[in-house]
Amino acid sequence: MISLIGAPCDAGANMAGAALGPCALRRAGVQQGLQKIGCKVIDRGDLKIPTSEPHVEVQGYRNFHEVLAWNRAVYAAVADALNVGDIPVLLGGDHSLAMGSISAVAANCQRQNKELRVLWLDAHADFNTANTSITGNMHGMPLTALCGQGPSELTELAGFAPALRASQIRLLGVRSVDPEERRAVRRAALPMLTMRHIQGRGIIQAMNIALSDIEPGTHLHVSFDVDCLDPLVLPGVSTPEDGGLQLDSLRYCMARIAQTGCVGSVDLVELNPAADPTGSSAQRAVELLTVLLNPHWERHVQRSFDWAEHAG
Ligand code: HAR
Ligand code: MN
Ligand code: MN
Ligand code: MN
Repeated sequence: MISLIGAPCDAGANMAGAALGPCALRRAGVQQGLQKIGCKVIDRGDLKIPTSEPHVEVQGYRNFHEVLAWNRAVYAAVADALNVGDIPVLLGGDHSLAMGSISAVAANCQRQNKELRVLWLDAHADFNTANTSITGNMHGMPLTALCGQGPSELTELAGFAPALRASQIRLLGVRSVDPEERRAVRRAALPMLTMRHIQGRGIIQAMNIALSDIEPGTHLHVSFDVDCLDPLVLPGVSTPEDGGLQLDSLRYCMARIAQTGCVGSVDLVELNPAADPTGSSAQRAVELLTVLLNPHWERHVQRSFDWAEHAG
């Protein structure tokens, strides 16, 4: 069973709008789209947080209290879904929410003695701390917190820290990294397939590398930041970066990931419906999610292979 969990939060973002994501994804038919391909889906509605002191910056972390409150709520909801054996699909909301979702996944994997891998599809590396960030926006910081850097309220959501080692992460589609963030990425040896890598090797090779050493039985968490797509394909984001993935390439990635049979949890984040009044961004995001979660993936992979081979 797939559990849809809405988290209308944009406290971690550079502008308002991502909080409209869950509503726009439902309007684009996320539940029906997944049901149409044969998934059982329960929509658990939107999370709420207790009203906290808004807009306070704590040691360089903007809106710290709201972001923390959202992540605690996300942690609890994702943990509940995993406990009953569901595949949680977090409908964001900005990408700071991945601290809560992946912390819950990490705690669950630890209890069940399962390997955990995180595929992070993103234009950005999201590997800032308050010290390296230019903006203080926490959607640029979730991976550092998950790797144990930052305030203990964030790093210890799982009950232990770090929730993740850098070697468990595969970033894909990156093309915007801040100068100090780049140093941190290198120091941590964070595995990253940038757009430059993908353009150089081709998408097939890039996915071979990204998925090369996944053992059967691994829990694969897919953190899908929709700004990994080119803004011409998906304009509805808060931080668009040129030179992103084309629709066919990402469809192929999603199908290859689905083919592992290991997808155990998903974040769909950073959709900003206010930046795309046509609604097509939400529809594209939903369509890609249905490729990722398609239980009949063989057909899709074959079709995508045909495409990739023709594209050379
Ligand atoms: N690196 C920039 C910053 O820290 C932009 C981060 C943007 N992050 C997201 N999620 N939109 O990937 O502000
Ligand atoms: Mn991101
Ligand atoms: Mn991003
Ligand atoms: Mn972004």
